[in-house]
Amino acid sequence: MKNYQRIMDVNFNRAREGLRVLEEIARFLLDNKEITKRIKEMRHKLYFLLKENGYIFSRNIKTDVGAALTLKEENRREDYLSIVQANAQRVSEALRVMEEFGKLNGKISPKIKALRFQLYEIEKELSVLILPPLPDYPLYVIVDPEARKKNFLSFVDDLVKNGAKIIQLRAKNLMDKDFYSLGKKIKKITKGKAIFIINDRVDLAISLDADGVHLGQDDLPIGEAKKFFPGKIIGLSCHNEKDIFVAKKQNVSYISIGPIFKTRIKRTKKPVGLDLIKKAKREVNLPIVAIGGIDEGNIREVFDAGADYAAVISSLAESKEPGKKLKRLVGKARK
Ligand code: TZP
Ligand code: MG
Repeated sequence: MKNYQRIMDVNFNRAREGLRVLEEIARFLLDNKEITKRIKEMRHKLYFLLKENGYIFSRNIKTDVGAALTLKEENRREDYLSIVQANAQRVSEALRVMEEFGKLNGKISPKIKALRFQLYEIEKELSVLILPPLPDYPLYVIVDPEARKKNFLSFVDDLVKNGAKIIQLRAKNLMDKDFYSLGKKIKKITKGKAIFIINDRVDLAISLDADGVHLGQDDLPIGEAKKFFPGKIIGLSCHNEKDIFVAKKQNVSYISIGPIFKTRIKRTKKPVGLDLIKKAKREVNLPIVAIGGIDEGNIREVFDAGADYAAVISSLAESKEPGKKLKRLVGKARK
């Protein structure tokens, strides 16, 4: 086998493996038939292209000096998005190499180039669709400076020190610059310990480089938010069956349902009750965050109805010992 033919062969394998990873993501994580089909077709096209041009050989691992070289960062991926990016890069590099060396034979190169451009499209689409999951921890803590006026930052710090893994910042009436500077402080507190979600505002979530954004029915549409904030957690508030039905088609990380019980924070909203959690559980295959009037006395009920997370504002904000209260709530949630 000529040396450049070995290069073609090795890079074909590289591209094929990377495409397979992307295909599994489209198929199993996104349930996206259309993208799955396109990736599969790319794999097949590439195979036949190389075969027709006499490039499919078996790789000789024993004489390949690069076989044992693995870079440190190849052993660790932060999230699904970085898996998409790393594998798309691998495929595009492999295609690029085949494109260059394929020029020695004339015919194959433009066809490989076309595949490389198809891959860029697929990477873009997957990056927008792929969403990281919420941590496996039952309490979704919402911190709101209006609900906790005293020592707000040490309140947040106490919660994180006591194990909170999800912190959402909700501040309906702060000016942008104040929201931003408060967000920066909370980001520091949560760094490496809890994920940090911004309520309502995609622009602030982007500038704070938060882990996610939580949107309501009247906020920026989910599709738009995903375009600007790819690879991040996106949650959507649902208040009725129709909202849930629509959310199902939007590929969000989770939906919140509420207010489940009566709450002072959303006085005007009529409680939707536990039944809506049960209905959502039957209807969608998305994590469900129950919200509204949840405290130690009723937290068990929302989990029994099928919720995966319970979101709380007042029950922690009004507590004298929020960290301890958090632990009690978690204990009840896990029973
Ligand atoms: N959305 C539905 S109910 C609610 C929001 C933001 C308020 C939840 O606050 P609390 O104090 O936990 O009832
Ligand atoms: Mg909102």
